[in-house]
Amino acid sequence: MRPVRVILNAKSPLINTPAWLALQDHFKRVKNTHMVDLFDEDPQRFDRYSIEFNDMLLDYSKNRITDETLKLLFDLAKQAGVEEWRDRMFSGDKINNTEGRAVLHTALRNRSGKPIFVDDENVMPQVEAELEKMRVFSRKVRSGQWIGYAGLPITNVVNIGIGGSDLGPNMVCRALAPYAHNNIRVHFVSNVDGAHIDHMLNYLRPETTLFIVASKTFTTQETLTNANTAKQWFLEGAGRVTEDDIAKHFVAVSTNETAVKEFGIDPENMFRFWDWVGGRYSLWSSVGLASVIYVGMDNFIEMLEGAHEMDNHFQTAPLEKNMPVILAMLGIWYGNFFNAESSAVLPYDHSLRMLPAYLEQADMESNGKSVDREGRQATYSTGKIIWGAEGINGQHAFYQLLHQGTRLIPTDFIASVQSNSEHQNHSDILASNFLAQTEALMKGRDIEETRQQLKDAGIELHKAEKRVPHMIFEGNQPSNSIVIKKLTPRALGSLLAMYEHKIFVQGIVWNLNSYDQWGVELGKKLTNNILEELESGKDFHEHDSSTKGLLDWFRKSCLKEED
Ligand code: G6Q
Repeated sequence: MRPVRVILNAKSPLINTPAWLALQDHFKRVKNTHMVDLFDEDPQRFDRYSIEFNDMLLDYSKNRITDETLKLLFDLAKQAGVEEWRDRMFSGDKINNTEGRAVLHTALRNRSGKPIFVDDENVMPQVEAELEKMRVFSRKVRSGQWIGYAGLPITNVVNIGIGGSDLGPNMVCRALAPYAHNNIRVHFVSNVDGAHIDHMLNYLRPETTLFIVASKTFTTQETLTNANTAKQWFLEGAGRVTEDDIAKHFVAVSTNETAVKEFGIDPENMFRFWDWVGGRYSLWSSVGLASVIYVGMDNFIEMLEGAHEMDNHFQTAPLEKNMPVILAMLGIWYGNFFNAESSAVLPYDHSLRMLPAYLEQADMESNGKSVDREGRQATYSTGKIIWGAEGINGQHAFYQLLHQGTRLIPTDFIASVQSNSEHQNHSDILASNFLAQTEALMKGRDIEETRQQLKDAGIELHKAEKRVPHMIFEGNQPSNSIVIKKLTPRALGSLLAMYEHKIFVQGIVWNLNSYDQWGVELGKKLTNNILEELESGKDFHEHDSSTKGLLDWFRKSCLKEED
């Protein structure tokens, strides 16, 4: 736990509750248990600690757990009221207490036909209407019926957005690329560094490009700056165009109609969503428009269906057989009792290469909080650092630290069995690596085995003994294996919903509001103060000497360049 400057008098009572204390006690007894022994003792361990959901398998047997551990973890979940809070979320209660909002990304994929109410209003007709609007629009673009100002169909779609209005649809487009339209390419511009949009625009022609300006608030500086640059590029490139022509090339996704109009986008070309959809949970809404155009509405609906099926599983499966709950409680076991600081997401599927970045935001922005729902200091660690990269590349880079470093880093390995590539030999190598890594992380290599291997390699005894300490692997590094038969839109939907619910469960156990993001808001505010000073060259605000020194250095360096 980092020391806090603002000490809140009130402390969250979590660590003194019966379920927490029981886990602490249990931890003291089992903390040195090696998984190799657990596997030796129980030949059925895989059967006992794995579950299937549709075409997905979760093997969590390579964790430092026993039946007793799981029982105590589920006791903690029950004590926290996970089931009650879950039902409140699904029924539209305003569980985002600091913003007074419902949390209803699940309504966006509610395929049950049942109503969901927010403030006594059934939101489902609006959700359905927006989906229909996306269907009609995407069909026109995909079929070439949507014609640009020069009479040509759209071949390139650029999503301009950031954070929740970028990462989700971007990741979905990469993941579902094998389902994509042959003649339409999708691009994502998020960074306000002009190099990002410049690079993109170099390859595009105004007459065949469609811009989607995606911003929940439509006030985000990065997005509006990029959108204005795109508009200027369009106007300069297109020559004499009318307002009608702009409407053919710019559409918006937002909750803020007034700001969309002010920007110059016709509300007819605006796709809506609602304040009960958090940015990082919005890929299921019209924020997914770029992905809809890319893979088609039918595939998007399949993804929603897959997510809905996971929602049903989460709502109905007992905690002990509930995938998101199991993953969440394992994370708490390592984060709060073993003091693991981070957790790695390692996809063995090239299509899922953006998943770690997406989950970084989903998880860390949701549970990176140090005050509980009641405004009391959280005296336990909360959201873990989530990081990762494509597994196979990581093996040749950072896995060294997983195998022989000093930290405990639980991992999620994610693999799909049926590859989208036709090269079966590649797929077999990929799968073997995934399997071998989880085994090695669990088993490690002890002294005897190491000595034997060196002997077998013909290394002389005195040399071998020097090497032995460096070649020992402690093992006992926990991992979950999530294996999907094939990464279809449906499977992707289930996978993402599973992680969303995992994050939810952890937030409930830590008694956090996982759905606000004051840290993001702070960044937006501070920037504006400094921008004013950078642009005017005048000082309006007080800063520490470092920030002031840096600001001055920037200004001086700018001047020199201009000279
Ligand atoms: C998400 C966050 C944040 C947000 C971006 C973009 O939950 O609040 O990542 O999505 O700051 O915000 P806008 O969509 O309002 O532009």
